[in-house]
Amino acid sequence: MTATTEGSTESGLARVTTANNTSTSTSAAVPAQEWEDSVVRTVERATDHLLSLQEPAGWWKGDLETNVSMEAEDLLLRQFLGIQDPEVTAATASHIRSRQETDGTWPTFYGGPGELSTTIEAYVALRLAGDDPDAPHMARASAWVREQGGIAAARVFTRIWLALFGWWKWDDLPDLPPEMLFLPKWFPLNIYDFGCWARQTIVPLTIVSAKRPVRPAPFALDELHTDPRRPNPPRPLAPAASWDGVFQRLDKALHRYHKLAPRGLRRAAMRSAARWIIERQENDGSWGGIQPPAVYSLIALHLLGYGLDHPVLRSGLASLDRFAVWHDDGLPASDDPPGAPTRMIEACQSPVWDTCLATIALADAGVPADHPQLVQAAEWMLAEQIDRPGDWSVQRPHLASGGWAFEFENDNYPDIDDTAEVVLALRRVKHPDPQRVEAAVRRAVGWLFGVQSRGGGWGAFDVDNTSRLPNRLPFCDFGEVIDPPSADVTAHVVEMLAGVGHTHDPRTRRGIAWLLAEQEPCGAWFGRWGTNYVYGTGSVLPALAAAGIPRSHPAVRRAVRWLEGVQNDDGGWGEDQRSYQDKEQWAGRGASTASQTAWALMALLAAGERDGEAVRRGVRWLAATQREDGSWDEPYFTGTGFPWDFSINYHLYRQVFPLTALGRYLGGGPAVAPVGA
Ligand code: R19
Repeated sequence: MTATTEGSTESGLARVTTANNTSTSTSAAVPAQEWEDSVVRTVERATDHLLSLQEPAGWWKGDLETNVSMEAEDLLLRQFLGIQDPEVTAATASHIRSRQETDGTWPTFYGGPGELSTTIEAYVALRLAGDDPDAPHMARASAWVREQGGIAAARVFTRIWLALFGWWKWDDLPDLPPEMLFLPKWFPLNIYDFGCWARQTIVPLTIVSAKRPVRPAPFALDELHTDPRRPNPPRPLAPAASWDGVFQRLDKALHRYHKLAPRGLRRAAMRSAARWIIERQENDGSWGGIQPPAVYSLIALHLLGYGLDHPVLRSGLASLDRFAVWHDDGLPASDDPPGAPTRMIEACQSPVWDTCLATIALADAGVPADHPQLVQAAEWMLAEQIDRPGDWSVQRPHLASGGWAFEFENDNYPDIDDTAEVVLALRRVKHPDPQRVEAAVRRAVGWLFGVQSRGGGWGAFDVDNTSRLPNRLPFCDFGEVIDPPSADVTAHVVEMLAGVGHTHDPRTRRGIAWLLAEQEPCGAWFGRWGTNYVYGTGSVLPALAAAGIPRSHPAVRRAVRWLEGVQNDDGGWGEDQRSYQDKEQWAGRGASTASQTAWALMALLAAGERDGEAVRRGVRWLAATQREDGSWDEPYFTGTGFPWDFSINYHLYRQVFPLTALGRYLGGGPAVAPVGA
């Protein structure tokens, strides 16, 4: 990666230096000036580090780390398509081995428990790479898998991968027929009832499950079954009167339909599905910029006769290669030669998200609004705005475009969170052409008002994507498959609308009312796309402040009390992924991390707690844990793809959020004065 360091020594922290003179710190131990100076130095170092990470084109992108199912599925795909490459296989296997725990398992997040489906996929990938099933690390893994119920207990996606090689029976998988594409959009379980990521994954999988391909497996997998003589034990049937029972019987009917489906109808359905997929391939060859739709779309199209050299497949495969992050200095597992290269696969890429967050952080830190690197970032973001209809247009055919997506090139799927944060970022930069910025903001605001959900909140990608039915399908046993409004996204939209002068618009007021109603009894808000209540609360309090809700409002006070109550003894905040499973034990609890400490501080600063003891201790934790080069360490996963099932370590979070929090601390509160409040 090339990184620009231009301007990093002259970042010109205008506001920070003035803040020095207006010190209000009430330190008992450290004299006020000395304390303030040390925070200023922390901010300067962090600023220089962040500036040095920007790409010359203007964007930032941190690695997006998830779990080894990404690398395992990459090897399984290559095996299926017959496009293995020894160098790729070796480096990918090295990465997988380097993440194995001593008990033989693979977790889905740092410090997490072993996870069955992930462990099965990683084990099979290593066998494909040539690891001996009797080697100690493999034997430990297979013994653990058997203890946990074997392949039969794995999730549907894992068993689909195994069915592709005959290691599982297609008959023993839930069915989804391609004919579902013909369901009109008012009909239950039509594809637009699913969140966009699930819709994009399910459409190609309907082709795969109709074709039921089996490529000969290079070895047997008896060691992953509890009883190799009965590898596919029937699942117990739920009572007919329960939802599970109803959907199990629906699935049985679909299996019968699989055999009876009229040939012509089936052919037409597959053709429609293929057209649907190809129409949605992005300019960079990916599908939605995320891994799962891409791998299944490639398999589906290949099964329909598209050759590997067909332009659609060729660009699709090339896009997958761009999700690979190679490291020559990775930490190899004990069996690998030292310094062996490793290859990690990103589930998706976050350049737009990272760039708007970095811009906001630098502005909060006092980097002048006309700093060339900020202008460059704004320039890049402006060019990324999407000016054509996308999958969202199905629900809003007359709405004009104007959103931003998360990744480089997924123009079909702009998202509401990125759009709100990009506008917040653009407002902080003094761009040479303010009219161009104003026009971009106007289009974004129009789009965001247009995609508000019925209840007043905002989802991430779609409007009113709230049907409970998709989650009940036996097929959907992993991750969230719908996209209902969430507090974090709604808060970002409200903060932005207030910032651009729409505080009193009735649509903004409905968003605020929705947020206030969503507060948990404990005083926190649930975090859908970041972990967890600390993220939700860290998103909502700045939004309420921007919208002019007084600090004395009972909702704000309750949230402040909750944050103070979960602060760690070391002064930081942390929240484990387990809070998604066990709220009572884990909400707001976990080892302190840089990003979560920053979210708590952003909330407390917005609530007017700048001079309180909690803020002071949090700031001290950030200053004390900063590394020499101005960065922070963050092994813990603080991002959320799907609560509990899919956690994300955004490698830039440790940098942008502490900088925002510390910058706001020195600046005296949220840097943006609400307009028209
Ligand atoms: C804020 C901005 N966000 C609103 C954008 C967040 C992007 C999250 C990255 C999503 O990456 C994915 C998406 C889907 C999957 C799946 C998957 C699971 C179930 C089904 Br059904 C289909 C796909 C698996 O991994 C994913 C990663 C932060």
